[in-house]
Amino acid sequence: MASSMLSLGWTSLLPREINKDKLKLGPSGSNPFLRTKSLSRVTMSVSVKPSRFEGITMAPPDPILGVSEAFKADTNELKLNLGVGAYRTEELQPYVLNVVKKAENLMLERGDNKEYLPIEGLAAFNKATAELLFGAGHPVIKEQKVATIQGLSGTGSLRLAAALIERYFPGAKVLISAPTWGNHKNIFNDAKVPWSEYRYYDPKTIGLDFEGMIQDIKEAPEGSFILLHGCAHNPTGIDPTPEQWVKIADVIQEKNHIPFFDVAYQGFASGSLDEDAASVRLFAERGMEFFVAQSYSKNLGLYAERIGAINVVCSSADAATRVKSQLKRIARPMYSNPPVHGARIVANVVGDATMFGEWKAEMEMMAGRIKTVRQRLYDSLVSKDKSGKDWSFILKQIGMFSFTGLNKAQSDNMTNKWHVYMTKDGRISLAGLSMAKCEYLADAIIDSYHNVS
Ligand code: PLA
Repeated sequence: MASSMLSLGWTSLLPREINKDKLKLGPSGSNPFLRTKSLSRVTMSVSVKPSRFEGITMAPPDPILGVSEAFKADTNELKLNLGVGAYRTEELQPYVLNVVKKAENLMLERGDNKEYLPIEGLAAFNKATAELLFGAGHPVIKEQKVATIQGLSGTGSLRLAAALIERYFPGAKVLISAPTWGNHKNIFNDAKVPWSEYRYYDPKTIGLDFEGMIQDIKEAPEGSFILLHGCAHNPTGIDPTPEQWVKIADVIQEKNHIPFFDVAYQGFASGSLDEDAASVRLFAERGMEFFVAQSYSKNLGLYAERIGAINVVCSSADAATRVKSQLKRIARPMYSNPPVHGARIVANVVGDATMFGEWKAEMEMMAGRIKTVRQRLYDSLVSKDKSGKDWSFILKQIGMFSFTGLNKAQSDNMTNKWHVYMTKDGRISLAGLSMAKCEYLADAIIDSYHNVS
């Protein structure tokens, strides 16, 4: 086999036909970008002109997903990936929920087809996702006031809403928390929607700057969009209290702003779908109009299926119908229609009482494991660090992340010296941590905190 390929020589790799085709590219039958050299057996083409992509510079690695690439390249066996928020088992392996496997088996048995979905996505999914968010039987659903369309997970759903804002609220600003999930800024930049920040995190207390937040929302131009994390704020892990949510709703209502919830962690923060939707439901009860982007990446572990939704709560069914028609119009030239697999999984799991129960149990298990490693990390820090530093902020944070307060140089030390991969804002994903690695991580944090400034 090898010798017969060799005997063909270069001609098998660079057949004359290809060269002829290339030469035909030029206006007079010869390609100005190619110079031909005649060798004894074959004609070779040599590219001499610089690329037309010369003006395209190298993009920086993504601050979150780029961390996973760097992690893969590290050969040290102690390495730990706490960058991206992706759930791992105690053995630090990715986890496919049993209920997801069950739903997929059912789908296979039924022989579901691969036809295009409608632009708005799978009807059973859209119904299920709105009901999970607001609660089945909620007046906004019964009165058909919610425009829901399936999106490409949380990110794609946020992007659709951003496009709607750009088209129908020209000049309106979106206020985002400082800090926020890094991709929010990219999404609004690419959609050409202006944004500014409201105060959120107070480094002095490693808690919420509630006064600052309220003041900035108050001072924003009337009718601004206020981006809120429904639960488990990313990256800080600091959520407003129920009383604070009421005040936030008050000031948003007073100023005629439009709330825009990003719900990427429903059920994954507290372990309860209802508890994690309390902030959204508070706004729905007040009869406000608002946006909610949803994601099933974390709570159902469907990261790669790209399944989520954008919901626009309107004050009438008629407005919801019109909004939905425009969301579809935005989606059609972007990606035409969404993928079916993840939508079917969600619809099947939610639509079957047994599977729904199994999902809730697995979600509780995942949220529980994160809480347990959070506690273990805190215990390790307290027992190892003799400086008297108060680490209790770690226990006050919620969700899959801990915002450690480490600065960029300290975070670099975590990676370069300790092989702990994390984002440069000091965020670590506790979902990627095992009980067995807590002590090692505590050593790394203590060294970086005390020995690097
Ligand atoms: N919104 C927030 C607040 C998020 O944290 C994330 C994911 C998304 C939306 C989008 O997720 P999706 O498109 O997969 O539904 N944030 C991750 C991953 C978990 C990422 O950056 O893409 C993170 O590590 O921050």
